[in-house]
Amino acid sequence: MPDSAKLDALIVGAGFSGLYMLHKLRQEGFSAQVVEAGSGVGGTWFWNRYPGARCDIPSLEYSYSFDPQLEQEWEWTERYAAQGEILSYLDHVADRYDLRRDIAFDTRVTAAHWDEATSRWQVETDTGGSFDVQFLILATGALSEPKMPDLPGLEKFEGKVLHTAKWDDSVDLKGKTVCHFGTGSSGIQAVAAMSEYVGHLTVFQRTPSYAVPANNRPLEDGEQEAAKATYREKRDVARHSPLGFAAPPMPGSAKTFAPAALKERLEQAWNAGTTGLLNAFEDLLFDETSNELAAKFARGKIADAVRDPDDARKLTPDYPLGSRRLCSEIGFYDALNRDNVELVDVREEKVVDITAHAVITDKASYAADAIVLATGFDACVGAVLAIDIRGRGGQQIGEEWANGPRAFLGLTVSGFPNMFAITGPGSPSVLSNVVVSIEQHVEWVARCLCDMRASGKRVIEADADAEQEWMRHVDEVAQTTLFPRADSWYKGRTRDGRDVFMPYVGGVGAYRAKCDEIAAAGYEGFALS
Ligand code: FAD
Ligand code: N01
Repeated sequence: MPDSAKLDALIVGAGFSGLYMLHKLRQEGFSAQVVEAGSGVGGTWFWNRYPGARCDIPSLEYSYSFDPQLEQEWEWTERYAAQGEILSYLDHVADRYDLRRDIAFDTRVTAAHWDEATSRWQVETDTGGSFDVQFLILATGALSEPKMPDLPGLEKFEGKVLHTAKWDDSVDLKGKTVCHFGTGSSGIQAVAAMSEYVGHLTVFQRTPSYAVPANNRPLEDGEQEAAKATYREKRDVARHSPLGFAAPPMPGSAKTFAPAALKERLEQAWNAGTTGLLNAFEDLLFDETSNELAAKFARGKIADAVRDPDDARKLTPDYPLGSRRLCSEIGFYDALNRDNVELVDVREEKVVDITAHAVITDKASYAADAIVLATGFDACVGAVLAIDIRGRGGQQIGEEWANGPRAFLGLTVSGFPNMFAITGPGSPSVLSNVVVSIEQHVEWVARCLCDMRASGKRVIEADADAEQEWMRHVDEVAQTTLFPRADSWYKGRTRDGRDVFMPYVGGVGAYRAKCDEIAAAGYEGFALS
């Protein structure tokens, strides 16, 4: 694959977003290519090979819907597929639509500069390649730039340091003494899996998570066929739903339920996994009292699951349920009951140093052959900011976003013409079944490029006023929910220390309608020339 070319579009990233974007643009007759830093397709599912990694939205829903034949033919083996199976699926997609011939692997986009004279993007890669393209499409992932923790002395450690999002399959942790940091979705999965074969595991937790049992299981005979019989209808419901799930939120508020009925509803939701619990009541993410009833129930489940009362206390969150990403667990609380696992709350026991072979706190020393970091991502913006992107007048995207990321519809940034972000800040993507959002973003961008071609337009750019109004709306909607109540990666921080809530919480369906309305009105809020 050449790493230099003159094209209609360059797509950065070969995950769910980039693969579909390439397929879609090819179908519409545009010349397009993908540049991918990894050596294979899959994005999230290529990089996150840590033990226990799997999705927490049922695979029959967490998958592409754009080709009815693909969704009918692909067979999932489990309710929630493990990383390897999702990667096989994306490998299959790449082969099925012959995508690899237009993907440059092991190549990182380092810079993209808008050329005013030609109205095109000049893109550079770390392999010395360069692309001259009309459109730049960032399919770089909202959760793809790993975040390293600020741990004093980490550079002195002589064992292996593994981040869950850059996992090295060749490292064998069997029987080893491991210190693990982070108890979000990744950490919860990794701790449960590692606890079964490491010698000793010390889990350093900062903020506890609410974790719902995944109740994962093989798909039973006939179950998949039955689900596929109404696939089209279910996909359509998901596209117009609040969170991108086929099942809508259950009606009613927890506040109006009598205790026995409340318990029954919550047990039912709890057993349906994270999507079930988030859907337990229609006001769960909006009403403090309703949320607290569900949160209290979830806290009770933690107390029941964890034998040591002090560990149970440390593991109990105090923020509204769902205001940080709800986690899915398979054996996490069981792991903490094991003799080879101990829990350290770093808010009560501060990490003061890391030496060649140990993590030192202000209370004790914990030996380590390896350190595992499940410390998350520079979410929503990290992968974009890692590229030297310069728009009109040479303005740098990092400077433009220093006061908070801004993107009209989460898709385009004023001052950066002909640039699109898939799952950008201000889109609902990370607060939904992300594949549903990705398909919407990709289809909207493809439609926009087709409409421009049909009307003879060469440049599209978001109006600064429309963008500002969109970000104001994103914030306004977030403030009507309980999301801002927790400290989470949903929030970005401005240079002057202000929080900016990044995802659009107004719902996948409402967002889709807004995007379609704007396109139908001749791209209202954009300048076209
Ligand atoms: P990614 O899959 O992140 O792909 C982006 C690609 O861009 C990467 O391969 C990266 O290498 C490449 N890239 C970035 N910058 C550059 C550059 N400068 N040059 C070249 N290449 C570059 N979502 C759900 O809805 N349900 C789930 O159950 C779920 N589970 C998840 C589990 C894990 C462990 C993680 C981390 C995320 C999960 N997500 C889940 C979110 C998940 O990220 C999305 O669902 C989806 O996979 C994102 O696809 P994407 O193509 O947009 O981005
Ligand atoms: O990252 P996170 P993640 N000492 O940011 C802690 C998706 N996903 O990779 O919050 C101790 O959630 C940090 O603490 P705090 C999903 O969208 C899905 O787990 O900063 N701890 C936090 O607890 C998810 O939300 C699945 O106080 C330290 C943790 O590290 C997103 O990806 C699986 C620390 C990071 O949690 C990100 O999840 C995996 C320190 N010094 C991922 N520094 C599914 O199952 C940080 N932390 C679908």
